[in-house]
Amino acid sequence: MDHSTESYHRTDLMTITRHVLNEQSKHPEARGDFTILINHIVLGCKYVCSAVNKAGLAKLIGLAGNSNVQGEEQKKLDVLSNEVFLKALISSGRTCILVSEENEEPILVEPSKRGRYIVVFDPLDGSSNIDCGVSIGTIFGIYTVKDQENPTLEDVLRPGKTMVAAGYCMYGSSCTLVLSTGSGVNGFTLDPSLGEFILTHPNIKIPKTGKIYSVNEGNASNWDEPTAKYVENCKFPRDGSSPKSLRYIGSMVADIHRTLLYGGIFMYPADKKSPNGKLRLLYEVFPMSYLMEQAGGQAFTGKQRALDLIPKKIHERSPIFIGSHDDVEEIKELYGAF
Ligand code: AHM
Ligand code: MG
Repeated sequence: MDHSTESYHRTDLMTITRHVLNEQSKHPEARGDFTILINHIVLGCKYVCSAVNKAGLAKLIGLAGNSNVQGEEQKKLDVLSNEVFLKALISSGRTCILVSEENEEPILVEPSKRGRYIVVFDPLDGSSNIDCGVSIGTIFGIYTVKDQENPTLEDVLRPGKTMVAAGYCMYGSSCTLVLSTGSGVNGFTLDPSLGEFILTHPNIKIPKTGKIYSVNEGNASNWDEPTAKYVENCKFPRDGSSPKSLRYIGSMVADIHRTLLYGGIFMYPADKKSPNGKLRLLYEVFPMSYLMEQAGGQAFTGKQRALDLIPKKIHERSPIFIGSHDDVEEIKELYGAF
């Protein structure tokens, strides 16, 4: 699609609902439940986008006075976003289990409001960037339950490859929602005047090789040898090629969004202090790995394909190396060699 202003004046706008309905029409058995679910997620994203934009004005910035299950400070926007998504997802009538970064236990939807989908999500990721107005985002992954009448913890402790959809919404200079329902990745930008997400980035494919690496280098003294070797090679390539550029925002959504569009690698490796890395498997690593593979990239934990991991706990963490095919291949070789 041509992103120019001229083409934007077309009248057959591909909204996210229309896109999901088109996808649905490929499955004659579909009853529209997924479209309804996505519409409720979209509502949550629009609400959070509006709250983020007004945060300074509304005096939402600041501590809410609570800690979340990881013992980290919760900010008001985190609390608000979590409430908004929980309410939207429950009222969709299409969910049965919800796992949020902000809730210690999985939430079992009451029987009268149950549907067949499980949603795992981080309502507002990148909270250290809230107060300075840097991009933050929402991350979500969707599974189907085995038995809608009897949802169990086993239904959420499943490998990421069994997700049926995943996405994120980035609250940045524009509000961008990136979604995969298992047949490629599409990006939608919120048109504030219409209140609709419009397809602006159809069929996103990550470049096979990238020129950017993205990591918190402050942790370098605690890295293992393969990670340290890889980053050394980004800066001082042994084959005489140009060094890679370093970009690190500290919001996974924004770092992954750039990686998807420009190529390169994003990593949050294991280190001596955090042997499992920092990022959470269910609602950070899995959805992003799903999107990355759908866009032609790879996601690796240092030991295996990220999407093959079977979680033991809902808030489990995992190291992650994710991005362009060739860049991840290089780090896989380094891990294989040690
Ligand atoms: P959060 O869920 O508390 O916001 O933490 C997750 C964020 C990611 O968005 C980001 O990739 C990472 O933490 C940055 O961590 P660090 O500050 O250690 O570099
Ligand atoms: Mg997070």
